[in-house]
Amino acid sequence: MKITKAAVNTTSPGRNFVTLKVETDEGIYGLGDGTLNGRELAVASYLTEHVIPCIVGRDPFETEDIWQYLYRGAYWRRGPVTMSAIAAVDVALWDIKGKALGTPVYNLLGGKSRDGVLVYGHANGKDTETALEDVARHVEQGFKAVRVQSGIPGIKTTYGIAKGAGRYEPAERGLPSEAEWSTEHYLRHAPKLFEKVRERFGEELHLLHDCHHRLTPIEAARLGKELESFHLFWMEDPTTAELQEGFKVIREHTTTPIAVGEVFSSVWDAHDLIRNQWIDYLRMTIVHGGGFTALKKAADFAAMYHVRTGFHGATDLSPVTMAAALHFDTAIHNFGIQELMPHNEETDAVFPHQYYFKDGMMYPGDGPGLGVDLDEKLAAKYEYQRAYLPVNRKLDGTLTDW
Ligand code: GCO
Ligand code: MG
Repeated sequence: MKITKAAVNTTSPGRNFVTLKVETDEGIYGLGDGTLNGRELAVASYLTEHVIPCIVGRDPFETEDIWQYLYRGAYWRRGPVTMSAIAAVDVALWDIKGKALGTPVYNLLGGKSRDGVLVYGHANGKDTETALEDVARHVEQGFKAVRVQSGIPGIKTTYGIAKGAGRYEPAERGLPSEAEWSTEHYLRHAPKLFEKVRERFGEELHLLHDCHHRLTPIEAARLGKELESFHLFWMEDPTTAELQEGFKVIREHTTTPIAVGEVFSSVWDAHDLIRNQWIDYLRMTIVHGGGFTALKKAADFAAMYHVRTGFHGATDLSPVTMAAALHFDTAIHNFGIQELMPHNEETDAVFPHQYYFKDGMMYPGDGPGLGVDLDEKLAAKYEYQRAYLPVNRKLDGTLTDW
């Protein structure tokens, strides 16, 4: 089999997505997601200008060699743009392999290791009471695991809270908006929020929380310690992770489990975190981490240190990545949990898919390949629109991590 053609599709059914379609001389095609929130066209151009010319004519079954060719062959390594582009190719090729062999991708990754994939949903609210109501809604929908975020008294805006009645969606069209932050206010509020959640929902529900890289290691250690009695499934992105040793400080003070990695693009970003057992869950997902070929190795390495996966699954990861993640989650041994932030109806229509949610679990479907398609005619109706994530400032105006 030979790759005859590959093309990038950009569409914006509510938010932007970059999809690579790889075609072959046998009429089989595969899809890969290359979406990088707020920097979409950089990946699209990397693919069109620099990657596609190198893969036409190649055998799509040679996923390992093509991955190495694109990674080592570029000389310049890592980074989210490069790794998302490589992932788009890699995932499309695994989709082709599955379709050519007539089997779901999970069978190529080891076969089923579990019946279903435990997912967590996002509950949020402008204050504690509204957040609690949203947790109740998730429980009614069957979720067994819920991430809880709420507005913080004393600051106008914060991460993870829906504006108005709609769902929370971080990217916005136009130039970046500005959000406000105060660690002091947050640290006073978060333990009280979880006390209320446990009081109302009991011990059984898995609870998660995202600090979104806003604390210093010692502040995160304080939060982890104060949350200990509420038995969180995890505390996510407690601090920025460029300094991997920062997590050692957190670990020395608290048994609250730690998840990190949604902004990582290589296992090398997590090398010290994993081998020193400073984290419990790795969030780097298929699209930003270089595809199945890279993630399989990263997950196997993590497994040796009792680190499990907890893949990023926000709406900026397209249904192609959701499908890919679900195949991966189904097959690997050290799966932990999968994030689920459902796409809007327009997006689901542009990307018809087999995966589904039932009783707090997700299932990838059993058709050949990834089980997700791209309706190109419909996609063409939604033109790309520049969008950005917000930036964040402390109350005195200092720019800080969003
Ligand atoms: C999460 C994430 C997202 C990110 C978004 C950025 O845990 O789901 O933190 O909400 O902010 O994916 O593009
Ligand atoms: Mg996060």
